[in-house]
Parts: sequence; structure tokens; C-alpha cells
Amino acid sequence: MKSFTFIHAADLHLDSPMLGIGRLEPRVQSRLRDASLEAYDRLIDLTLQRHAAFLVLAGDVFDHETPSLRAQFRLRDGFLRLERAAVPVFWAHGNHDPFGSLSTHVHWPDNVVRFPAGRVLWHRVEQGGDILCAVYGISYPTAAVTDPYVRQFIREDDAPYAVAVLHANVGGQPGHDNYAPASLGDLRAAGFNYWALGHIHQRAILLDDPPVVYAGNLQGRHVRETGPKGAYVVEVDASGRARLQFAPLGPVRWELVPVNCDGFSGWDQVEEAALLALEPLGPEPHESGVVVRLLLSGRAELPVDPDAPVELAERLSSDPDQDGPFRFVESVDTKIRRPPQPVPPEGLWAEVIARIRGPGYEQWESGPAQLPLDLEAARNEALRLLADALDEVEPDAN
Ligand SMILES: [Mn+2]
Repeated sequence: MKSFTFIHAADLHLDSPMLGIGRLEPRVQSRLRDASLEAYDRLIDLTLQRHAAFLVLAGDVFDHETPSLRAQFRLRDGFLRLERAAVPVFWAHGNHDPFGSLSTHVHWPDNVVRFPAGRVLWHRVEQGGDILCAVYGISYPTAAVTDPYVRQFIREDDAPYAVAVLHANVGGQPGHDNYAPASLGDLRAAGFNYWALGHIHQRAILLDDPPVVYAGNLQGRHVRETGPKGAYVVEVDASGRARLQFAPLGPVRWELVPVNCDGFSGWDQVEEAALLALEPLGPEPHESGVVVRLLLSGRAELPVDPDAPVELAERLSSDPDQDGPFRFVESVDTKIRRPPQPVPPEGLWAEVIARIRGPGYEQWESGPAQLPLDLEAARNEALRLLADALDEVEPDAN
């Protein structure tokens, strides 16, 4: 067979709003607003640069069923760039962009194949008279699909390689709607060479042979979608083996950054530790920015200051008037506990201490380390008290 390359992307959620950001500078705001669209432009750049034979979009191209016109135009413009290079696009609609209820008002160019709703269809990809590959896929008719779509994937092509495109929850992953449920065993048994999955936003290679792959989303949308986001470049060699390479594309990266504050007594120490933790996180030169939530933990006696988290966030964010990649600390989550306090002594032990120390015992604060130096006297007094205490115990009836 002939070697070829394709691009696997999913969950673009174009024009998705960034969620849960409390405080936003206008400069950051506009860059966050454009991030999903910019990531998409980069996906088209990547497809062209890598001379990919085709682009796979495994569902949730739009964030919801009535996408903004600007998102529709942006998607169409990218498709047109691929059309000029004769690169087909295979689009399987998912639960956020269901085929039946998605309302769009632009025409998609002819290089775009949208898989039909509720029915698997396949297409051949040819290059210079050679059949490279067959691409199978199915779209969601409505948002909630509980049918096991995997059962409809039956190979009937004459191609040396077959890619299956499916928006689904494979393996019943918790925390995600269990749409088009499938097991890894189902996918493996179906006899396809590559499963291009969408739905789960955390990228994952569930199986190496054949590759069963979640590309993850193209751009993180909130603080639970952290780390680099992008697409897979899949290079299939002449023996049909696939080599996967992750290409980061999201211009804005989200990060959760833990900062241990054990033993700190001033907010300057928190700042110093936070700067150390933030330093390796970039942003990278290819990114427009990093949005960070700091998670302060540990045991510390920090001066109480209700404004400290907000002021610290501002101080650790990059200068809003500066051009170039930004660092934006969107919040500082404070889970710092006070150090353990000395426990006042109780019972016989309290009495021993009181007798030894005499009046002023109530001032006793710092625990047994503060016992008087006359250990011999203390020992004798303790033994005497113990003997008295034992005398008071009534003899056992039996
Ligand atoms: Mn999605």
C-alpha cells in the first residue's frame, strides 16, 4: 500500500465561551474569545503543512446547535483553504452539533463530507489513481444518542486501510454522557485500522494496535481542561503501521498550579513559591497565553487579609498593557490551614503540671517542653499524685 498522512481532530467547540473566569482584563478577554477559532485556523495550517491526505473531525465541531455566524464563516473559510489543496474533510456530527438540529446558514464546500445521521457511510480516499484508504463514519441525529453505533461499523471496502470516525463514550467513562456506548473490545473486533474518536476532551490512546484514539479538544475551555490541546498527525507507512504525533494547537493553555505554603508566615513567601511554580509553565512562544488557577495548600500562620488572593492574582499576572504572550492568574484558591495548636493537658496529667508549676499554671501554653528544670522534684510529685490517685480507686467487689 501507499503511505499517507491524515489529521485526527475532535471537539473543536468553535466559538465556545471560556467558563468560570471571575475577573477579566479586556486584552485577555478578546484573546480568550478568539482562542477556539484561532486553534481551528492552526488545524487547517497543520493539515496543509503536513500534506495530509484528509482531515477527520470526530464531532462537536460547534459548541451548540445555533452557532454564531462568525464561527460558521471561520469554519467555511478553513474548509475552502483545504478545498483549494484538494484535501477532503470528514465530519461526524456529535452531541453538540447534531446533524438533525444544527442550524447553520452557510454552504459547505464540496470537499466536506458530513456523515449521515444514524447511519454509517464510507468514502474512498484516492491519490494519483491509488486507493489510499476508506473512511467510515456516522453522525448524531439529535443530542442524546444511546444506540450502540459501533455495531453499524462493518467493513465492506476494498481499501488497504480503513479509518472509523465515531463520537462516543468508549468504556463507559464516568463524568461524560454515555452516548453511543461502546467497549474497547467492540472496537477492536470490528476490523478497522484506526478508530478516530471524539467526545472525551482529554486526549488518550486507548489501544495501540489498532490505534483507538481520542484526540481531545482543540482548545481548553475552562480550568478542568488543562495542559496542551490539539490534534493527532497520523502517518501510515507502506506496511499499514500508524505513527501518531500530537500537535499542540490551542493558543491559550489552562493550568492548575499547586503551591505548598507549609510554615509560611508572610504573603511574600507565598508570592516567591508561586513564582517558582509558575516559571516552567510558560507561555510557550507559539501560545498567546496561559490562564492559571493557583491552589494554595499546607499549614501556615498567614496574616489574615481577605483581599490577599485577588491582589496576589493581579501581582502574578503579566502586565495588561504589554503585548506578546500573557500569563493570567484567574484566581487563587486558598486551602491553607493553621498549624496544629498545643492541646491543653487534661486529667491527672493536668493536675501534675498544675502542682509542679503552682499558680500561673493557666499561662501554660507550649506543651511538655516547658516543664520546669527540677525534674527530680517533678518526678517525686508525680509519683505521689499517682499513689494518691490509686488509693482513691475502690477495691474491686469480687
Ligand atoms: Mn465535546
